[in-house]
Amino acid sequence: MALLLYERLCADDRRPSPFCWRARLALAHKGLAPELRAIKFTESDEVAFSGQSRVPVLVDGATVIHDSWAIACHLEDNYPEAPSLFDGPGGRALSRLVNHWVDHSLQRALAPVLAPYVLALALPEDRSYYRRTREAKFGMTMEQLAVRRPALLEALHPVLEPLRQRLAETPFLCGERPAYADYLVFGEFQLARSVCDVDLLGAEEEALRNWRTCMLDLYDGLARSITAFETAA
Ligand SMILES: N[C@@H](CCC(=O)N[C@@H](CS)C(=O)NCC(=O)O)C(=O)O
Repeated sequence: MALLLYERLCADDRRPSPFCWRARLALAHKGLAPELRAIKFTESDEVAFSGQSRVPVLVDGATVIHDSWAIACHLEDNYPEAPSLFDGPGGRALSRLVNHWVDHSLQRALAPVLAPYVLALALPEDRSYYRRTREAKFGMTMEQLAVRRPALLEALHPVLEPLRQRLAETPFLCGERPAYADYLVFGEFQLARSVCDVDLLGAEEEALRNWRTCMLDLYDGLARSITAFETAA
């Protein structure tokens, strides 16, 4: 069955959306290779058939799914013979908890750091939309966010502690092998390396660095293969 994934497009063919990386890695985990269609911020009409305006959107035959979590659940439920993303109902519930932690804690710390970089790499026709929507969200201008970057990076440090603790125990967040919770977290690091040369991890962050390298190597270097800054390789 043909699979088509809509994702976000930025300058130099960059694909920075962390939500879309969740879906791309979940598809790869299931051994599925979708056709990709990348759209600009100002091309949300292209996914209007899904009943909303955001990406990722997955078209799986006659089924249209939007929202990265719904896509992961669709893949888990419809491709049960392929490796599991959650490892059972308990794992699905805990993955959902990680999803909420990423959306509400990790992204909250990271998004204001990265927004000015995303703006710089947004396609010219998307820039005023991106600036307007993000400045409204953060309650300050991109220039004010850039000035605050050192303090924002400082504030990110304690947010990463659960990842440090977990990666001191096992090579992946999900244990000996990666699964959906790894993809949820990694999407944020993939966004960072897609848009800027600031390495979010200090030299002392060995466990997190090793994990990030392993994530970049997965599925024949799928995440490594896109246009990105190599600082975080
Ligand atoms: N809860 C959704 C969030 C999706 C989302 O926010 N996607 C971004 C990717 S760039 C988007 O499409 N934003 C549209 C916009 O800001 O106009 C998910 O997990 O898929």
